[in-house]
Amino acid sequence: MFPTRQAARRLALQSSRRWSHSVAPSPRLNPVTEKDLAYFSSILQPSSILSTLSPSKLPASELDPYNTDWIGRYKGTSTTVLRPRTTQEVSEIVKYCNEKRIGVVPQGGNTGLVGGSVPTGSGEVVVNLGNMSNVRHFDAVSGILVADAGCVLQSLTDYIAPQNHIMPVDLGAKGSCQIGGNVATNAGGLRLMRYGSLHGTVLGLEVVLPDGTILDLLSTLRKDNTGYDLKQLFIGAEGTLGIITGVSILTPPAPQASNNVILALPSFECVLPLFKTAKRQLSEIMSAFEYIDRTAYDLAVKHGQGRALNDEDVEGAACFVLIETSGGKREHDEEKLNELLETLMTADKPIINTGVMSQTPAQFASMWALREGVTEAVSKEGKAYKYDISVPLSSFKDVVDVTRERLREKGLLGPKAVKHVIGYGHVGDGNLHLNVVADAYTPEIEAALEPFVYELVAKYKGSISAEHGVGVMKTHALHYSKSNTAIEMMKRIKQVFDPNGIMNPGKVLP
Ligand code: FAD
Ligand code: 2HG
Ligand code: ZN
Repeated sequence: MFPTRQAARRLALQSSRRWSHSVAPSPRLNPVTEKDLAYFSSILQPSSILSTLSPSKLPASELDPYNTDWIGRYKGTSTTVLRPRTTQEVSEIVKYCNEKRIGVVPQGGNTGLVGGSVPTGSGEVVVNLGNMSNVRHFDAVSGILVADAGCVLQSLTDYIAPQNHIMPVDLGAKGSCQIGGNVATNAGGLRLMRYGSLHGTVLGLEVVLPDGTILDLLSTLRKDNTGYDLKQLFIGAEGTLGIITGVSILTPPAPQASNNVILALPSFECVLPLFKTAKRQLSEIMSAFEYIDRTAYDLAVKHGQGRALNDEDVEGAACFVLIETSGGKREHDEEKLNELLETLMTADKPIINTGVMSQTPAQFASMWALREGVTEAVSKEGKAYKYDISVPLSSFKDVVDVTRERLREKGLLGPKAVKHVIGYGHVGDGNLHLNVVADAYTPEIEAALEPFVYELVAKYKGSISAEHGVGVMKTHALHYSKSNTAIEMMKRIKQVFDPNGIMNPGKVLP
């Protein structure tokens, strides 16, 4: 069911309003004033405060990195960013904001892709967790790590590596995103297929509630069936229920051996048989199965992500699959991978054209960079409309093709409008990243894409957000994936925690 022309026009109007991002502050909330700033100065170190108000009077450009989201689509105009150093400081800030009805935007590494980490009105205060970056405890026997929410994911990876453990979550933004942000978005990423979601690996949280109360749920127990598991509410709440200040997480032992291979496929139709065969032959050692269509691969290469495969390996390839294995013995895993390649190449109807296996750690990293770097490449190529959806594996290519066709019909395909429509993602998790790469964000393109893409997802009974969250981008579309009853329950939960609506206003809930 696609929108009628009238509905589309209505949508275009709505879209242009959202696109301009001049959302007025909620009438129930107050903007930060110089008096408020004086209070913040009384509880925080001067270096923890950035403000365009007196007496700081910083130029607005200094606050741009905090006001603008990673893809440059959403831009707020907050005057004040606070960078507390302790949970107590976070508590005092939030308590005060609740009393004064000032909106609070929790912010981690600001790598979110749905506009959840930046202000939408002009009045909120941004509370950035970057100064809270201490590891509190690591137990190398149990693998349980307790860390401040502001720890950057890569730094946690580096911290536990010498003790032979890895983080259960990994993503292209690891050099900037924070563990608190990962938990707040319930980030999926490249290891979900093997280690499951953060709903399973996070053991405990410390959270500052919207009235300033510190809720200590920082358990390090693997088993604890004492009533409602409250921490789950904050995982994926995108900062709408409180500010996560500490995380306890179960980290897996580092695999003894990791290998990866990039396979070039003659057509998309080969992806599913490949997945089936790889699962059967590699079984417990397969740790990732990632898909990149040809245009996504070409963009990654064009913008210097990883090292390009040889021309003869790429020739005739419609798409690529990256398979990673993580096991106990290198020779054993290599043997299994080689057997898989043999099966694939010698099948009556070959499933792959070629396969390139990494031989050194540098090649291993470079092959991953080709996949992880697609997001970066896309952002260098243009402005991206990002749809992060769960749909049946068999429909991955259709979704991309149908969307491209839609844009063509609307006359929006071309160098001065939409340059590319690409698909890539986590086949192992049924999660496709549909990226529409345009010359600029325009109301016309947005109106052509929405609700078109959401209707398409609904047709497949999929999810409009598999792993990036709802943020500000998809609040209006939540009903495509949640029933009215579910949305009503979510609103009631929000009301219980945040009756004044100060916490990340305008995000997640319609
Ligand atoms: P931010 O962007 O700062 O915030 C994200 C949301 O969480 C906001 O709503 C914010 O208010 C809230 N928040 C942040 N910190 C806290 C806190 N301490 N307490 C409460 N709320 C908080 N996502 C995936 O799922 N899988 C991927 O593979 C993946 N790859 C990515 C690759 C790139 C190159 C980029 C740029 C992004 C990618 N993402 C991916 C998006 C992903 O959501 C984030 O990168 C990450 O999880 C967000 O962490 P952050 O610290 O940057 O949070
Ligand atoms: C990935 O899997 C990330 O690379 C980002 O989730 C996807 O940029 C995107 O659309
Ligand atoms: Zn992803």
